[in-house]
Amino acid sequence: MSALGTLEDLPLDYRQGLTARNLVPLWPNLRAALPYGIPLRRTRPILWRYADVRPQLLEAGRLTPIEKAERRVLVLANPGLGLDNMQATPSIYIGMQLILPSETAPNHKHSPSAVRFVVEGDGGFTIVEGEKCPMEPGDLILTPSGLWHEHGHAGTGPVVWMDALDLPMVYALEASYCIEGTPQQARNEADASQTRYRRAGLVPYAAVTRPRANYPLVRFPWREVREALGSLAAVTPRGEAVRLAYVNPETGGECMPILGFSAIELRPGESVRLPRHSASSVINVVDGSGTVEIDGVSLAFEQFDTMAVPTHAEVRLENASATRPAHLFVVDDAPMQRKLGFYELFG
Ligand code: 1HN
Repeated sequence: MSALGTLEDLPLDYRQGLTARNLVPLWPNLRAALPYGIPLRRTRPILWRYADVRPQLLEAGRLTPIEKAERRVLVLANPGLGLDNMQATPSIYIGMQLILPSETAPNHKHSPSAVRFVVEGDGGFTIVEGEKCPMEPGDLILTPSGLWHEHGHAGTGPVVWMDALDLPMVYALEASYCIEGTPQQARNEADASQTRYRRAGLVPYAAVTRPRANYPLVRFPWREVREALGSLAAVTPRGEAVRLAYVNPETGGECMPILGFSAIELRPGESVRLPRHSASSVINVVDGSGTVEIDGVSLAFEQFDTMAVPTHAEVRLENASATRPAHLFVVDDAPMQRKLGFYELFG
């Protein structure tokens, strides 16, 4: 492996001739584009403390009426990727959204896919294609590409949720755009997690013979995720991660095309290593506290904190409590990487 030639190796008039013709030599840039062994990662392993985010978000609530914001959001921007680029990781957009009592965030649909993961507050709701989804802390609500969605708040006190979008991908493809809508008429019916897709392993009979629905379930209530994690914890050897994936109940596959979602229970005193893989991820702390070590960087986490994990990273999670479990919600871009054929699980 000899060192590759640099730009400076080339005569100035040749370089100027290339530039004038919109041509660029590959070899001075080849190793940066294609490093040996492990990708170049500008994404920094960092943590946003909710104790820092919350006051800023409430201040935004005082400073900016919802009509002036459409969506009142503070974006969790990874400094390694440039604060202007709205990337928590190269593929994942993360924002913290605040809605105050009686406010509405108007109906729209767009090409990026979004999910909401509720942090705090009661009385918030999202209407997705006429399906009214209550937003209770820990609930996951999907608003996939092209589906109408609007938010409202019928309770008291602030409601905050984490938005996760595949926006950086869709934007990079110059395919990101939005269409405004008029307010939806919500159906007078509970969301599908309470009716048609009430239990894992059971789907409406007709679903077996017709083509699979893309988004049959758009709300995953935390109450049920938490209970399922507890049951899984009871049969999982210690040191092995207690982890559930959010899936499409009709296909058993990932519930969104680009981003994937999972929930982890760290048992009291438990420390687990996550399998190293080629996906980047974001972790939100549902409850509990502990330490995360990302590629040797140690970060202490508390409830509602959010962390960015670069691609190919070594991750170890430790529950600080010897008596209570801790719960984490994970977003990653593994579904997209799998579809594109370069996902790797190193174990
Ligand atoms: C969006 O549609 C929402 O619907 C929130 O709540 C954040 C960030 C970028 C693009 C679209 C929402 C968003 C967004």
